[in-house]
Amino acid sequence: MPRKRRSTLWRNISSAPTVRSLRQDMARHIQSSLAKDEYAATSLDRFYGLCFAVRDQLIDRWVNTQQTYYQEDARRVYYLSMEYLMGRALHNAMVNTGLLDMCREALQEEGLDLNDLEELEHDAGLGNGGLGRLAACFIDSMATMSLPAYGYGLRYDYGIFAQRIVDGRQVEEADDWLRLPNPWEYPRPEYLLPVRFGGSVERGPDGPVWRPAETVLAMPYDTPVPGYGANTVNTLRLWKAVPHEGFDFQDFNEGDYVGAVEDRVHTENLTRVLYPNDNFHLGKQLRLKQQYLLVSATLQDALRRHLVNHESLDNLHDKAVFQLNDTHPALAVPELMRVLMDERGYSWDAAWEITNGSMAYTNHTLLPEALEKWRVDLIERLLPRHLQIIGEINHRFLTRVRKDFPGDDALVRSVSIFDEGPPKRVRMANLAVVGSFSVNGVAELHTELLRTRVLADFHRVWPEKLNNKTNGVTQRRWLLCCNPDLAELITDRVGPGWTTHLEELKRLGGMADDAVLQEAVAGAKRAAKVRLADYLRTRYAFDADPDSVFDIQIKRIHEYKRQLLNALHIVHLYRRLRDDPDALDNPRTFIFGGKAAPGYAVAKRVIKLINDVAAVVNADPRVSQKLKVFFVPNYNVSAAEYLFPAADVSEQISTAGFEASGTGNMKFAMNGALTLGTLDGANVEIAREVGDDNIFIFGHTVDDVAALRQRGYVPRRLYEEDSDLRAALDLISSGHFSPGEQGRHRSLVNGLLNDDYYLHLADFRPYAAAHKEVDWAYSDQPRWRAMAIQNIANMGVFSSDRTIRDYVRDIWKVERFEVVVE
Ligand code: D6G
Repeated sequence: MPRKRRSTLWRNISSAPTVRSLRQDMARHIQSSLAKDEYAATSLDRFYGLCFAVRDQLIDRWVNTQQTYYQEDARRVYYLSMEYLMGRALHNAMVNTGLLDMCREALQEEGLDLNDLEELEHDAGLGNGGLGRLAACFIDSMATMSLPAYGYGLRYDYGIFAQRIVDGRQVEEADDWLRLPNPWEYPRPEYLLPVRFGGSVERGPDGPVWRPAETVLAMPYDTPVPGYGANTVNTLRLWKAVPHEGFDFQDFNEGDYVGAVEDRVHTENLTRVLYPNDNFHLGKQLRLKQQYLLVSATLQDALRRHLVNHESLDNLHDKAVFQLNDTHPALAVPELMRVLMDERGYSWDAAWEITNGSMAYTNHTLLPEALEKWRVDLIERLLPRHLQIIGEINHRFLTRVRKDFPGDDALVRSVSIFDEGPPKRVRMANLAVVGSFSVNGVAELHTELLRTRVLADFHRVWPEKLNNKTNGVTQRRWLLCCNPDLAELITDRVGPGWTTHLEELKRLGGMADDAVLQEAVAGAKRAAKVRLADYLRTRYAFDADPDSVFDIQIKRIHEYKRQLLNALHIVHLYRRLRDDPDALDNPRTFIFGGKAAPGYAVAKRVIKLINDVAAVVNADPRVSQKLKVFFVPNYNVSAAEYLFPAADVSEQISTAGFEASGTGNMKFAMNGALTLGTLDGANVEIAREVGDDNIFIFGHTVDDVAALRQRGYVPRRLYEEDSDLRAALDLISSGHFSPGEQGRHRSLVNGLLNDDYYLHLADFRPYAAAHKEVDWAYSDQPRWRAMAIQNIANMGVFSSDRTIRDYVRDIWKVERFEVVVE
């Protein structure tokens, strides 16, 4: 039954803010929440005071939003993701609530600088890369579009590790982001939910009964997600594992005090740390437990909410849709089946209709090593009932396939949820595809490759299921907040509508040749470059010249992303510049940033190589006027907010057919950088939107890659035939960049010569040629600026608002709810 209107006693916690009221709110919080006075308050206290004052402005809207969803009995979207790469929240909250200017003024009156306080906030880094940042962009868009949506995830004590560069090498440090209290989260200990593991399945009178051996509690922490310029404030609910009881009294009575405490520690470890692998499946037991914790607690919560307004779960699939961010939460399929059948008495068919009707799966990768396959013995030990259900799902599915495709055993083997091994394993992608009513890829090319390669056999079985939803990014964080000069001048030209309707930037395209606009865009770019240069100087004592071309590659370090190709080309340029300072017309600063998974040895060697090359190049007076190289330590969302606005050139150089979409490519172009990229992922769509004249595309296409492999790719032949390539590789192997340890980089070079699975050498020549084009184009500044403007102007479709609109139209079918603040 719908809840009632709130009585007057409970309305209007906050009134319309003014500069004065914000100052008062800050002072009040410093006194009553932090027990400090104006003399004792430190910068950190003032930071918290500001956060709490801003937070106050969200509360009415948050409460009203949640109340509206109940009152209107909204169909809700549940976004299930193991990762949320949120970054900082304060600036975003001030911008989305329209309080930024007032807050800045309020602080000024106190003699404080807003930027200084903002720097005190720790990044919420609960994600590895694109997948986690996409989830963060999506929840921003969903709130801005007033959609009844929830982000569900895990509250890791330690997010993605902090990266230090010591002697050119990556050193990982624990990301202790909760060491100081997180002002944005609300613990909800009153909503603890049990999550069970292990034990056995017994045959009861009414069917199978799971007798779990272990119970863990999931405790929700809620973070408000404010929509931009909207009254909607949605919830990001993250689960933390807490022990069931203080002690296992059984053990305690038998004197095993230490054993009991150990169990407790074991449970608390469940959400201790985010696994730091991007696009790689490790298969660790603890990770599987994390996945199940997310799924089990989230489904319990969603069912509880459904039952507030409904007497049964019969219509759950009318009122809820669960979007699975990759296969990580795919256990939601057998878990919902289990709850419906074993706990609520539904028949298989009725449970299947509800489950299949409410699950939708997003595939994020084409890399085989990223596709999750869990060992059957592990699942059996932790989730024995789920394994039975997965077996039954598979049995029924394959019966249908055998009937529809008689005699096609190869098809049956390929779509089966089980990989027969040894060891026998559950293919989570197959489980997710079978269990969901919708499966989507994240860029047109990616979806096409799913249709024709990775999921080709499923595509035969269900030609309708597979659809595309090209990724997007929120222009609020990635343009409005992080690039204030460019944002202001865009608003001057086309009005403020672009902040929620990015396609309105299109009008800039018609002004691309306007000299005044070009001058202004160049001025904004320069301001952003100066900001980045200051950041690099103060933090890392690196001097970047804002008058050089900033050429940036920031993303996880991965062989398929080919940072090594970029490094190889830098070595080539360095060689040429030593002989001929005119080999490059415009001075270039190459900037890298990104983390390597701690266990990924090759990626770590690439970081060391980049730093070794940087050390030699930057110290060589013959080239340092023209060429500089820097690896930014600890690339994260906050660093990204300096880097994207400052780029002239965006490096998107993955081997064609490997990057599902990319979203950094969109953030760069939106900020007026020109893309130097392969026809991979969303680069294809960026090229189509901005036009071939406004992008630098090079290298083997997906079809070229296939043809080359077909012919037999022999990288060593390229080494022998191309003297520039040979000279660059030889210079690296000679120990030129590793004085005192000649062989340090030889294994990287040998890897390229003997295998080069990602075709660095095959793309070297076209890449170098494209770099020349970039250099020439930059010399013609009016042309370059017009190109930059065309990039900005044509980014409309890469707003995550557009992506969410597509999800709503084709998959979610949810409605907007305007929230009225009483
Ligand atoms: C958020 C906001 C708060 C609300 C709570 C529970 O923390 O006002 O009461 O969510 O909402 P449901 O979980 O019942 O939707």
